[in-house]
Amino acid sequence: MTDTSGLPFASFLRTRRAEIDRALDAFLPPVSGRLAGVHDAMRYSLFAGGKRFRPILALAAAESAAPGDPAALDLALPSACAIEMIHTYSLVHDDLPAMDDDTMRRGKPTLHVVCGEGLAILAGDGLLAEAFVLLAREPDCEGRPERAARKLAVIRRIADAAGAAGMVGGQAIDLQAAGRGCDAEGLDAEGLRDMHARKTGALIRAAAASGAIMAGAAPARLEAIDGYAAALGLAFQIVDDILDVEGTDAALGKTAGKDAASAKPTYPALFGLDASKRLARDAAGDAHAALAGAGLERTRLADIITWVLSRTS
Ligand code: GRG
Repeated sequence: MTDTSGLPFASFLRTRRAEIDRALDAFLPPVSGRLAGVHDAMRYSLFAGGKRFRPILALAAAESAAPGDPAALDLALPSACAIEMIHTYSLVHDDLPAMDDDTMRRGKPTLHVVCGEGLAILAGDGLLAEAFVLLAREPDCEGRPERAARKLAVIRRIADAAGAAGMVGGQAIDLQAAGRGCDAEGLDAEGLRDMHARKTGALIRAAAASGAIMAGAAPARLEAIDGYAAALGLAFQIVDDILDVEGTDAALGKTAGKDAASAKPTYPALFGLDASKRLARDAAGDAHAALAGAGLERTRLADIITWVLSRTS
């Protein structure tokens, strides 16, 4: 992978996105034969144009955990891509009529609009399962017990983050809070924070931790990167809630204003826009502090905090 150390942040992002897209293309099954329909549907959503925030974060964590080690990025690339597949599956399912019922995502019609709900459900399932196929397969750990132990730790973190204690659980709390679950209830500030920590934060944390673990981070450094990612994930979700109020369909690539229309629990709904912006800045400050505590304040991880706060899509 490219040495991006001298590049401005925008070029760093462009370079990493291109590398991640190439790797995803190689890791996914080709579109051919009897399975062409489902494989094509998986690729449609995966290559619809996401920011690649989570895999970029994973690779930056690997670089920061093992500066100057050229192997770190290659070791972290498969789990970074697996996390993007899981994230894309969650978007496909989140857009279904039974969930958020959205018709636009990543600037294109949602998958169920293009190919029907049945195939969209299957393509999401396919992306989730394919992510774990990739994690099991890459990087090759034959005869390398230390690398195998790192990979096992990463698989555990990613599975926890994607499962009922993480993203799926957060989505269930969200459904209930919007009055659509079997046990509807409103959320207070702590409930909102907990829901976001599971729904969005858990996979972001797993992304950063996976990169650091595959790069062989020492325990104290891994803990600092995990603390940074927890605060970064909160900032990311608060900004997401704010963008739903202030953003446009064109910039977001999805329908703006859906949270309020569906009476979703969000930071602007609970605190108002000004306080939400302050809370996002506070969370960013916590992320910077976690990096500074481990001497990582001059790494790409710090630039990523600025990216998260200033993003418009
Ligand atoms: C199991 C049926 C079933 C559904 C699961 C798990 C789940 C549905 C949904 C998870 C909730 C979810 C979609 C969380 C992500 C929230 C979020 C901030 C998405 C946007 O992420 P970006 O901005 O998007 O990184 P891009 O498109 O840039 O990758």
